[in-house]
Amino acid sequence: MEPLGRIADKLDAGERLSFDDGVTLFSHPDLYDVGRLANREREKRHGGLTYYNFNLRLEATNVCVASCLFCSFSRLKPGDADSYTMSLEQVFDKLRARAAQPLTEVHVVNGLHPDLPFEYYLDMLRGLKQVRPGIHLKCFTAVEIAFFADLYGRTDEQVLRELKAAGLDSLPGGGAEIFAERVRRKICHDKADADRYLSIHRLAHRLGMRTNVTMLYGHIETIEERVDHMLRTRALQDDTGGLQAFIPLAFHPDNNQMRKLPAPSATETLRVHAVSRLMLDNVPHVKAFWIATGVDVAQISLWYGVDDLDGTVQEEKIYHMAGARTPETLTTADIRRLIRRAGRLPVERDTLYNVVTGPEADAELATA
Ligand code: V47
Repeated sequence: MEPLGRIADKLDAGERLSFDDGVTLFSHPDLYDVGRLANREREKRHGGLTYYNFNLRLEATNVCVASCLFCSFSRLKPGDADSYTMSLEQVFDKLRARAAQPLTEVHVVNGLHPDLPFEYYLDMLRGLKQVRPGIHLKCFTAVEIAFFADLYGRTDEQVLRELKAAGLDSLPGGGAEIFAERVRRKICHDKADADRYLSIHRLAHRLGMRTNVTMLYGHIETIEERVDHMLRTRALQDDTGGLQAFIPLAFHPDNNQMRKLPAPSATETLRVHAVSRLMLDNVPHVKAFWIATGVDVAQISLWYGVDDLDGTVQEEKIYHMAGARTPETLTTADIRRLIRRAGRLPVERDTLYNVVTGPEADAELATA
């Protein structure tokens, strides 16, 4: 039987896909067939529903001691040209300035700053909650958590507990890159390794927090390393059930040390999202981060396994410094329109996927 037919039969029988199936899906010449299978799995879980949220991205400092070759955002030392570190008041002002917006989430990602005290981060969480008491704080990647533990002489668990007590609600998925040791040694050798990243997510789940996992693709990784990354994520989810979304992130080559590499193509992006949906049978959502994929490809991806588009974002720097030509924000009306025009049903969610505004709202708006 044709290999994709065998995979379709397995999916129909509710059987798990194997490592070899993952490689087959990446190698199969017909992208459309792979997409159709992924779409079936997407529709089994979510029908046409497509999620997004009303969020704000904050990057409080770009000072970073790590030397990830793909990064265009970090600056090594305080005082380097273009380096910045916001005061806490500046961080709070970013949120205060959005007082009129019905935001539900603030997503904070920072460089690994060698000189700030731990109180900076604790006070940041407390202060953000004071400015907006109901807001969900999705802050600090597992790589930042590991860095805090090493810098401030605490265990990973102590760091998570203290941050949680100060207001941390969940962890974003950044810092995962590609789990394979061969790749990490080359592109991000001096930050938390895959085992530590996964163990911090495991700990966060045990403490009652939800997290996401990302995968940076389109640089030096092999197909096998992508599948391995997905299977390690799936194994974590089998153990804890604490993951909400898997987010493939398209490599952007401008202004970093891997700038000679081409950016991944639209077809590669569609395939990676589709294979993610098929392999990660236990992760509820596959997210296309529209800032990274581009708005048009994000729209098409809604037929290739994707059911989530992140959100309004606003103030994104990491991708824009690496050459992204997407807008820095989309309004919720923009996002709903682009989902509708793709033939899908928009749902504004909060970070934990509770419905804020369902698909019926558009009809109400239209007749209001
Ligand atoms: O870990 C950095 C990536 C990540 C580049 O959890 C790059 O909801 C491409 O993790 N080209 C941070 N990627 C962003 C992130 C994220 C995004 C959206 C949603 C969520 C979530 C998390 O950005 C880093 C790294 O993998 N990155 N530089 C670059 N040049």
